[in-house]
Amino acid sequence: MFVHQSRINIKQPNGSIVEWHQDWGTYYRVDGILEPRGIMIGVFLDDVTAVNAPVLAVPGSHKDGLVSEAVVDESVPDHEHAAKYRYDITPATMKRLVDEHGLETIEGSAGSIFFMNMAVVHGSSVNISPLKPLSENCLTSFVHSSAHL
Ligand SMILES: O=C(O)CCC(=O)C(=O)O
Repeated sequence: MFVHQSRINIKQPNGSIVEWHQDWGTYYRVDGILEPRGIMIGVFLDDVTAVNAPVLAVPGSHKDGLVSEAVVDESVPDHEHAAKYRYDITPATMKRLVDEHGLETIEGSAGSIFFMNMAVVHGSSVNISPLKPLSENCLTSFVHSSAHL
C-alpha cells in the first residue's frame, strides 16, 4: 500500500465550489493509475455538518467506472501539460447517477475519519456559514489522502 497524494482542504467562507468529480478521473488520466484500487481517507479537523459545506457524494457511483469527461480548460495558458484539462461530469450524467444512487452528505465531528473509494463521484459547495472554529477566517474540512491498495 502507498499514499499517492495528501492535502489539507480549507473551506474558507465564500471560497469556491468543488465541482463534481472522481479523484480517479485525474489519477487515471494524469498519473496512469488504470484501476481504481484505492481509497480516499479523510480526517475531519472540525465538526462537519450540513451547514458548513460538507462533501456531497453519490453512494455506489464507483461501480459505474469512469464517468467524468476531459474538458480543455481555456483559462490555463500552457496547453501542453496535463493541467490544461478539467475532468467534468455533465449535468445529464449527474442526474442519472443521483436518480440511480441518491446523494448524501458526509458529516462527522472533529477527529472523525471517513473512507471513500477513489471512483466515487463527489463535490462540495461554498461555505457561506459564519462558523470559523480553527482561525479567524477559515474553516478546515479535512485532511485528505489517497492510498492505493
Ligand atoms: O473539501 C471538499 O469540500 C471537497 C474536496 C474534494 O472533493 C477533493 O479533495 O477531492
